[in-house]
Amino acid sequence: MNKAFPILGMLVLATSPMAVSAQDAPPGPEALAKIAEMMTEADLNGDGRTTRAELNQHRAQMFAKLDRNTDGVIDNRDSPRIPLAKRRFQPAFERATSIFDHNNDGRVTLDEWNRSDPDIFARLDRNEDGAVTRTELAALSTLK
Ligand SMILES: [Ca+2]
Ligand SMILES: [Ca+2]
Ligand SMILES: [Ca+2]
Repeated sequence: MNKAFPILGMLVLATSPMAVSAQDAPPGPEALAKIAEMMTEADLNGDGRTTRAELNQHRAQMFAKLDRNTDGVIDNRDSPRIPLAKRRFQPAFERATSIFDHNNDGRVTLDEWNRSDPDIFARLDRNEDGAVTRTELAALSTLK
């Protein structure tokens, strides 16, 4: 029915440096950039610090927004049919899969979604004060 799915899946694989690695490998540079984007968005009160609570809240909102058919999985079936809505949906969808789709199957399950974040947060919060600052995000490209 929807022919975009295999194409998108290939695209995600082709652009993901981790495509050939084992499950749960550390994110590549592209995914890291998207993580930084997400962390900045998650700073809900705009004070330049993203707390775990803010990230959790933002993450729950994002999943709810992307899982449009509410089946607990973000995948191509959630893509809107209206072109304008689809254009808005697609970047967020691609970002979600590049960060959270650990097994590179083009779908993000709630399990995948919830699994990765504590690790991401802990790695970003370098001084372990419970918040990720812009300075800490700027150091992201050197994350190992
Ligand atoms: Ca869904
Ligand atoms: Ca997946
Ligand atoms: Ca910190």
